Amino acid sequence: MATAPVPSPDQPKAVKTNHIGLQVLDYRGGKTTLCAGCGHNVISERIIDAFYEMGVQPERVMKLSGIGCSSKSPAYFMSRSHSFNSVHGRMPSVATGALLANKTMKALGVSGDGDTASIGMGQFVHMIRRNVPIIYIIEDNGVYGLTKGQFSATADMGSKLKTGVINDLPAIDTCALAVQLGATFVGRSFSGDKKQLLAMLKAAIAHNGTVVLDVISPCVTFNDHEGSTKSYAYAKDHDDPVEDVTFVPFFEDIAVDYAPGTAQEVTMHDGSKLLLKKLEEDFDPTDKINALKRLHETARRGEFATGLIYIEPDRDDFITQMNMVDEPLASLPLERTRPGREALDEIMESLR
Ligand SMILES: Cc1ncc(C[n+]2csc(CCOP(=O)(O)OP(=O)(O)O)c2C)c(N)n1
Ligand code: SF4
Ligand SMILES: [Mg+2]
Repeated sequence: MATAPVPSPDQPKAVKTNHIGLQVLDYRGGKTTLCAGCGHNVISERIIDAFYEMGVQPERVMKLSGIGCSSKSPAYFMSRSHSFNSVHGRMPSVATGALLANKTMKALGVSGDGDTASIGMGQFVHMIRRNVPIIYIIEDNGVYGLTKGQFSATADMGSKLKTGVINDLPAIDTCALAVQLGATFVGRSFSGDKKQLLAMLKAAIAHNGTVVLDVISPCVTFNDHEGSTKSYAYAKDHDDPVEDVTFVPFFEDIAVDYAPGTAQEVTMHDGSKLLLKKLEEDFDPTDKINALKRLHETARRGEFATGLIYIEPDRDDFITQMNMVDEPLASLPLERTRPGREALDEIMESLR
Protein backbone atom coordinates (compact mmCIF):
# COMPACT_ATOMS: atom_id res chain seq x y z
CA MET A 1 0.00 0.00 0.00
CA ALA A 2 1.32 3.48 -0.90
CA THR A 3 2.08 5.73 2.05
CA ALA A 4 1.64 9.51 2.02
CA PRO A 5 4.97 11.39 1.70
CA VAL A 6 6.16 12.78 5.05
CA PRO A 7 6.98 16.52 4.69
CA SER A 8 10.59 17.28 5.57
CA PRO A 9 10.97 19.57 8.61
CA ASP A 10 13.08 21.96 6.42
CA GLN A 11 10.33 22.30 3.81
CA PRO A 12 8.53 25.68 4.20
CA LYS A 13 4.82 25.31 4.96
CA ALA A 14 2.53 26.49 2.15
CA VAL A 15 0.94 29.81 3.16
CA LYS A 16 -2.81 29.92 2.63
CA THR A 17 -3.96 32.81 0.48
CA ASN A 18 -7.27 34.02 -0.93
CA HIS A 19 -8.10 34.46 -4.61
CA ILE A 20 -6.23 37.81 -4.78
CA GLY A 21 -3.11 36.26 -3.21
CA LEU A 22 -3.42 37.80 0.29
CA GLN A 23 -3.10 36.02 3.61
CA VAL A 24 -5.53 36.40 6.49
CA LEU A 25 -2.78 38.40 8.23
CA ASP A 26 -3.29 41.12 5.61
CA TYR A 27 -6.78 41.69 7.02
CA ARG A 28 -5.82 41.96 10.67
CA GLY A 29 -5.80 45.14 12.75
CA GLY A 30 -4.37 46.43 16.02
CA LYS A 31 -4.65 44.56 19.29
CA THR A 32 -8.06 45.09 20.86
CA THR A 33 -8.44 47.24 23.96
CA LEU A 34 -12.05 46.12 24.51
CA CYS A 35 -12.91 43.84 27.47
CA ALA A 36 -12.00 40.17 27.08
CA GLY A 37 -15.12 38.30 25.99
CA CYS A 38 -16.88 41.37 24.52
CA GLY A 39 -19.11 40.35 21.61
CA HIS A 40 -17.66 43.19 19.54
CA ASN A 41 -14.26 41.40 19.43
CA VAL A 42 -15.91 38.30 17.96
CA ILE A 43 -17.61 40.41 15.27
CA SER A 44 -14.19 41.91 14.35
CA GLU A 45 -12.88 38.36 13.87
CA ARG A 46 -15.76 37.51 11.54
CA ILE A 47 -15.24 40.74 9.56
CA ILE A 48 -11.60 39.73 9.03
CA ASP A 49 -12.67 36.24 7.87
CA ALA A 50 -15.37 37.59 5.57
CA PHE A 51 -13.22 40.19 3.78
CA TYR A 52 -10.35 37.67 3.49
CA GLU A 53 -12.58 34.91 2.11
CA MET A 54 -14.27 37.31 -0.31
CA GLY A 55 -10.85 38.45 -1.55
CA VAL A 56 -11.57 42.17 -1.13
CA GLN A 57 -8.44 44.33 -1.49
CA PRO A 58 -8.17 45.98 1.98
CA GLU A 59 -7.12 49.31 0.42
CA ARG A 60 -10.47 49.40 -1.42
CA VAL A 61 -12.37 49.45 1.88
CA MET A 62 -13.36 52.49 3.97
CA LYS A 63 -14.15 51.71 7.60
CA LEU A 64 -16.42 54.24 9.28
CA SER A 65 -17.78 54.49 12.79
CA GLY A 66 -19.35 56.78 15.37
CA ILE A 67 -18.64 56.75 19.12
CA GLY A 68 -18.82 53.83 21.56
CA CYS A 69 -16.92 50.62 22.32
CA SER A 70 -18.40 49.22 19.08
CA SER A 71 -17.26 52.28 17.14
CA LYS A 72 -13.70 51.77 18.40
CA SER A 73 -13.55 48.29 16.90
CA PRO A 74 -12.53 49.25 13.31
CA ALA A 75 -9.07 49.86 14.82
CA TYR A 76 -8.91 46.12 15.51
CA PHE A 77 -9.38 44.81 11.96
CA MET A 78 -8.07 45.61 8.48
CA SER A 79 -5.29 48.09 9.30
CA ARG A 80 -4.52 48.44 5.61
CA SER A 81 -7.97 49.94 4.90
CA HIS A 82 -8.95 53.61 5.19
CA SER A 83 -10.63 54.54 8.45
CA PHE A 84 -12.72 57.43 9.80
CA ASN A 85 -13.90 57.45 13.41
CA SER A 86 -16.55 60.18 13.23
CA VAL A 87 -18.70 62.06 15.74
CA HIS A 88 -21.37 60.28 17.84
CA GLY A 89 -24.24 59.19 15.54
CA ARG A 90 -22.93 61.07 12.52
CA MET A 91 -21.22 58.28 10.61
CA PRO A 92 -23.91 57.93 7.89
CA SER A 93 -23.39 61.47 6.58
CA VAL A 94 -19.60 61.04 6.55
CA ALA A 95 -20.08 57.75 4.67
CA THR A 96 -22.49 59.36 2.19
CA GLY A 97 -20.00 62.14 1.41
CA ALA A 98 -17.06 59.76 1.13
CA LEU A 99 -18.97 57.46 -1.22
CA LEU A 100 -20.06 60.35 -3.40
CA ALA A 101 -16.40 61.34 -3.67
CA ASN A 102 -15.23 57.82 -4.44
CA LYS A 103 -17.87 55.34 -5.49
CA THR A 104 -15.31 52.62 -6.19
CA MET A 105 -14.73 52.03 -2.46
CA LYS A 106 -16.55 49.45 -0.34
CA ALA A 107 -17.95 51.15 2.78
CA LEU A 108 -18.14 49.29 6.06
CA GLY A 109 -19.82 51.14 8.93
CA VAL A 110 -19.60 49.88 12.49
CA SER A 111 -21.95 51.42 15.02
CA GLY A 112 -23.59 50.59 18.33
CA ASP A 113 -27.21 50.46 19.46
CA GLY A 114 -26.72 53.76 21.30
CA ASP A 115 -24.85 55.41 18.43
CA THR A 116 -27.58 54.30 15.97
CA ALA A 117 -30.91 54.23 17.78
CA SER A 118 -30.59 57.41 19.88
CA ILE A 119 -28.26 60.23 18.87
CA GLY A 120 -27.76 58.86 15.34
CA MET A 121 -31.38 57.99 14.54
CA GLY A 122 -31.94 60.90 12.15
CA GLN A 123 -28.86 60.05 10.13
CA PHE A 124 -29.59 56.31 10.20
CA VAL A 125 -33.10 56.62 8.73
CA HIS A 126 -32.05 58.94 5.90
CA MET A 127 -29.10 56.72 4.99
CA ILE A 128 -31.54 53.81 4.62
CA ARG A 129 -34.13 55.83 2.71
CA ARG A 130 -31.45 56.82 0.20
CA ASN A 131 -30.07 53.28 -0.13
CA VAL A 132 -26.49 54.49 0.47
CA PRO A 133 -24.23 51.55 -0.50
CA ILE A 134 -22.78 50.69 2.90
CA ILE A 135 -22.62 47.65 5.14
CA TYR A 136 -23.95 49.16 8.37
CA ILE A 137 -23.35 46.87 11.35
CA ILE A 138 -25.07 47.60 14.66
CA GLU A 139 -23.15 45.87 17.44
CA ASP A 140 -26.20 45.56 19.65
CA ASN A 141 -25.72 44.99 23.40
CA GLY A 142 -28.74 46.95 24.65
CA VAL A 143 -26.56 49.36 26.64
CA TYR A 144 -24.18 52.28 26.28
CA GLY A 145 -21.10 50.17 27.06
CA LEU A 146 -18.54 52.95 26.82
CA THR A 147 -20.36 55.20 29.32
CA LYS A 148 -20.82 52.41 31.87
CA GLY A 149 -23.90 50.50 30.86
CA GLN A 150 -27.04 52.69 30.80
CA PHE A 151 -30.00 51.22 28.85
CA SER A 152 -30.05 52.02 25.16
CA ALA A 153 -33.15 52.35 22.96
CA THR A 154 -32.85 48.71 21.79
CA ALA A 155 -33.12 47.34 25.34
CA ASP A 156 -36.23 45.20 25.72
CA MET A 157 -39.04 46.35 27.98
CA GLY A 158 -38.72 44.56 31.33
CA SER A 159 -35.01 43.79 31.02
CA LYS A 160 -32.93 44.46 34.09
CA LEU A 161 -29.65 46.29 34.69
CA LYS A 162 -27.06 44.86 37.09
CA THR A 163 -28.16 47.51 39.58
CA GLY A 164 -31.71 46.13 39.50
CA VAL A 165 -33.14 49.02 37.43
CA ILE A 166 -35.89 47.77 35.08
CA ASN A 167 -36.35 49.18 31.60
CA ASP A 168 -39.95 50.26 31.16
CA LEU A 169 -39.69 51.73 27.68
CA PRO A 170 -40.41 49.68 24.54
CA ALA A 171 -37.42 48.66 22.39
CA ILE A 172 -36.77 50.11 18.95
CA ASP A 173 -36.34 47.20 16.54
CA THR A 174 -33.69 48.48 14.12
CA CYS A 175 -34.40 45.64 11.66
CA ALA A 176 -38.15 46.33 11.52
CA LEU A 177 -37.37 50.01 11.07
CA ALA A 178 -34.90 49.25 8.28
CA VAL A 179 -37.39 47.03 6.42
CA GLN A 180 -40.09 49.68 6.79
CA LEU A 181 -37.80 52.42 5.45
CA GLY A 182 -36.72 50.47 2.39
CA ALA A 183 -33.31 49.03 3.28
CA THR A 184 -32.41 46.57 0.54
CA PHE A 185 -30.65 44.02 2.80
CA VAL A 186 -31.69 43.52 6.41
CA GLY A 187 -30.29 40.82 8.63
CA ARG A 188 -29.93 39.96 12.26
CA SER A 189 -27.36 37.65 13.80
CA PHE A 190 -25.64 36.83 17.06
CA SER A 191 -21.90 37.24 17.65
CA GLY A 192 -21.89 33.69 19.06
CA ASP A 193 -23.18 32.17 15.80
CA LYS A 194 -19.97 31.97 13.79
CA LYS A 195 -21.37 30.21 10.74
CA GLN A 196 -24.46 32.37 10.29
CA LEU A 197 -22.64 35.66 10.91
CA LEU A 198 -19.87 34.81 8.45
CA ALA A 199 -22.36 33.86 5.71
CA MET A 200 -24.33 37.06 6.32
CA LEU A 201 -21.22 39.25 6.20
CA LYS A 202 -20.04 37.68 2.95
CA ALA A 203 -23.49 38.22 1.42
CA ALA A 204 -23.42 41.81 2.69
CA ILE A 205 -20.11 42.38 0.86
CA ALA A 206 -21.74 41.18 -2.37
CA HIS A 207 -24.75 43.48 -1.95
CA ASN A 208 -25.06 46.86 -3.61
CA GLY A 209 -27.14 49.19 -1.43
CA THR A 210 -27.80 49.71 2.27
CA VAL A 211 -27.14 46.61 4.35
CA VAL A 212 -28.42 46.84 7.92
CA LEU A 213 -26.98 44.02 9.98
CA ASP A 214 -28.02 44.05 13.62
CA VAL A 215 -25.73 41.71 15.55
CA ILE A 216 -26.57 40.82 19.16
CA SER A 217 -23.20 41.38 20.78
CA PRO A 218 -23.22 40.88 24.56
CA CYS A 219 -21.46 43.41 26.81
CA VAL A 220 -19.79 41.13 29.36
CA THR A 221 -19.07 43.99 31.74
CA PHE A 222 -22.50 45.65 32.00
CA ASN A 223 -25.19 43.47 30.41
CA ASP A 224 -24.46 39.76 30.64
CA HIS A 225 -26.40 38.84 33.78
CA GLU A 226 -29.72 37.18 34.53
CA GLY A 227 -32.61 39.51 33.68
CA SER A 228 -30.80 40.89 30.60
CA THR A 229 -32.22 39.95 27.20
CA LYS A 230 -28.89 40.71 25.48
CA SER A 231 -26.71 38.27 27.47
CA TYR A 232 -24.90 35.29 25.94
CA ALA A 233 -27.21 32.86 27.76
CA TYR A 234 -30.41 34.65 26.69
CA ALA A 235 -29.26 35.04 23.07
CA LYS A 236 -28.34 31.35 22.80
CA ASP A 237 -31.75 30.26 24.12
CA HIS A 238 -33.96 32.73 22.24
CA ASP A 239 -32.34 32.89 18.80
CA ASP A 240 -34.94 31.88 16.19
CA PRO A 241 -33.21 31.51 12.79
CA VAL A 242 -35.56 32.13 9.88
CA GLU A 243 -33.47 30.04 7.51
CA ASP A 244 -30.11 28.31 7.16
CA VAL A 245 -27.97 30.74 5.13
CA THR A 246 -25.34 29.49 2.67
CA PHE A 247 -23.45 32.02 0.58
CA VAL A 248 -21.79 31.02 -2.69
CA PRO A 249 -19.53 33.80 -4.07
CA PHE A 250 -19.54 34.39 -7.82
CA PHE A 251 -15.89 33.30 -8.12
CA GLU A 252 -16.50 29.84 -6.64
CA ASP A 253 -18.15 27.19 -8.73
CA ILE A 254 -19.70 25.17 -5.94
CA ALA A 255 -22.88 23.16 -6.32
CA VAL A 256 -24.86 22.99 -3.09
CA ASP A 257 -27.37 20.17 -2.95
CA TYR A 258 -30.81 20.73 -1.50
CA ALA A 259 -33.89 18.62 -1.93
CA PRO A 260 -36.29 20.37 -4.35
CA GLY A 261 -38.52 22.91 -2.62
CA THR A 262 -36.45 23.11 0.56
CA ALA A 263 -34.24 26.07 -0.37
CA GLN A 264 -34.78 29.48 -1.90
CA GLU A 265 -32.05 30.87 -4.15
CA VAL A 266 -31.38 34.62 -4.30
CA THR A 267 -28.98 35.96 -6.96
CA MET A 268 -26.95 38.93 -5.77
CA HIS A 269 -25.92 41.98 -7.80
CA ASP A 270 -22.44 40.54 -8.56
CA GLY A 271 -23.74 37.08 -9.50
CA SER A 272 -23.07 35.50 -6.10
CA LYS A 273 -25.83 33.28 -4.76
CA LEU A 274 -27.56 33.05 -1.42
CA LEU A 275 -29.10 29.70 -0.68
CA LEU A 276 -31.69 29.90 2.04
CA LYS A 277 -32.69 26.55 3.43
CA LYS A 278 -36.14 26.70 4.92
CA LEU A 279 -36.45 25.82 8.57
CA GLU A 280 -39.70 24.65 10.15
CA GLU A 281 -42.00 26.98 8.23
CA ASP A 282 -41.89 28.87 4.94
CA PHE A 283 -40.25 32.26 5.06
CA ASP A 284 -39.69 34.46 2.02
CA PRO A 285 -37.13 37.26 2.62
CA THR A 286 -38.20 39.08 -0.55
CA ASP A 287 -41.64 39.72 0.97
CA LYS A 288 -41.62 42.87 3.12
CA ILE A 289 -44.87 42.19 4.94
CA ASN A 290 -43.79 38.66 5.73
CA ALA A 291 -40.48 39.99 7.09
CA LEU A 292 -42.17 42.55 9.37
CA LYS A 293 -44.68 39.96 10.56
CA ARG A 294 -41.92 37.54 11.48
CA LEU A 295 -39.99 40.23 13.38
CA HIS A 296 -43.07 41.23 15.37
CA GLU A 297 -44.13 37.66 16.08
CA THR A 298 -40.73 36.60 17.41
CA ALA A 299 -40.40 39.77 19.52
CA ARG A 300 -43.80 39.11 21.06
CA ARG A 301 -42.56 35.65 22.14
CA GLY A 302 -39.44 37.24 23.70
CA GLU A 303 -37.29 35.73 20.92
CA PHE A 304 -35.36 37.31 18.09
CA ALA A 305 -35.42 36.22 14.48
CA THR A 306 -31.97 35.81 12.93
CA GLY A 307 -30.78 35.30 9.37
CA LEU A 308 -31.63 37.21 6.23
CA ILE A 309 -34.84 39.04 7.13
CA TYR A 310 -35.34 41.04 3.93
CA ILE A 311 -33.57 41.45 0.60
CA GLU A 312 -34.25 43.50 -2.52
CA PRO A 313 -31.15 42.95 -4.70
CA ASP A 314 -32.10 45.10 -7.69
CA ARG A 315 -32.98 48.58 -6.41
CA ASP A 316 -30.60 51.35 -7.54
CA ASP A 317 -28.26 52.58 -4.81
CA PHE A 318 -27.88 56.25 -3.91
CA ILE A 319 -24.81 56.78 -6.09
CA THR A 320 -26.61 55.39 -9.16
CA GLN A 321 -29.70 57.49 -8.35
CA MET A 322 -27.46 60.58 -8.28
CA ASN A 323 -26.38 59.79 -11.83
CA MET A 324 -22.71 60.33 -11.01
CA VAL A 325 -20.05 60.43 -13.72
CA ASP A 326 -18.16 57.17 -14.24
CA GLU A 327 -14.86 58.50 -12.97
CA PRO A 328 -14.84 58.94 -9.15
CA LEU A 329 -15.05 62.65 -8.20
CA ALA A 330 -11.93 62.20 -6.06
CA SER A 331 -9.79 61.53 -9.14
CA LEU A 332 -11.39 63.98 -11.59
CA PRO A 333 -8.98 66.71 -12.68
CA LEU A 334 -9.68 70.28 -11.56
CA GLU A 335 -10.74 71.48 -15.01
CA ARG A 336 -13.62 68.93 -14.93
CA THR A 337 -14.82 69.82 -11.44
CA ARG A 338 -14.51 73.63 -11.55
CA PRO A 339 -16.87 75.36 -14.02
CA GLY A 340 -15.04 77.68 -16.43
CA ARG A 341 -15.74 81.42 -16.86
CA GLU A 342 -18.21 80.75 -19.71
CA ALA A 343 -20.25 78.25 -17.67
CA LEU A 344 -20.38 80.69 -14.74
CA ASP A 345 -21.48 83.54 -17.03
CA GLU A 346 -24.19 81.29 -18.43
CA ILE A 347 -25.46 80.47 -14.93
CA MET A 348 -25.45 84.17 -13.96
CA GLU A 349 -27.31 85.01 -17.15
CA SER A 350 -29.95 82.37 -16.39
CA LEU A 351 -30.57 83.97 -12.99
CA ARG A 352 -31.29 87.45 -14.32
C1 LIG B 1 -22.25 64.15 21.49
C2 LIG B 1 -21.99 63.08 22.49
N1 LIG B 1 -22.95 62.73 23.38
C3 LIG B 1 -22.71 61.75 24.28
C4 LIG B 1 -21.50 61.12 24.29
C5 LIG B 1 -21.24 60.06 25.35
N2 LIG B 1 -21.25 58.71 24.78
C6 LIG B 1 -20.12 58.11 24.41
S1 LIG B 1 -20.37 56.57 23.82
C7 LIG B 1 -22.03 56.69 24.10
C8 LIG B 1 -22.98 55.56 23.80
C9 LIG B 1 -22.36 54.40 23.16
O1 LIG B 1 -23.26 53.34 23.12
P1 LIG B 1 -23.29 52.32 21.92
O2 LIG B 1 -23.35 53.02 20.63
O3 LIG B 1 -24.36 51.34 22.19
O4 LIG B 1 -21.84 51.64 21.98
P2 LIG B 1 -21.24 50.51 22.95
O5 LIG B 1 -20.28 51.24 23.82
O6 LIG B 1 -22.36 49.89 23.72
O7 LIG B 1 -20.61 49.55 22.01
C10 LIG B 1 -22.36 57.94 24.64
C11 LIG B 1 -23.75 58.34 25.00
C12 LIG B 1 -20.53 61.48 23.34
N3 LIG B 1 -19.35 60.87 23.26
N4 LIG B 1 -20.79 62.46 22.45
S1 SF4 C 1 -17.76 47.78 28.34
FE1 SF4 C 1 -19.03 46.23 27.37
S2 SF4 C 1 -19.20 46.91 25.23
FE2 SF4 C 1 -17.46 47.99 26.15
S3 SF4 C 1 -15.67 46.72 25.64
FE3 SF4 C 1 -16.41 46.13 27.68
S4 SF4 C 1 -17.75 44.38 27.29
FE4 SF4 C 1 -17.50 45.45 25.34
MG1 LIG D 1 -24.27 49.44 22.98
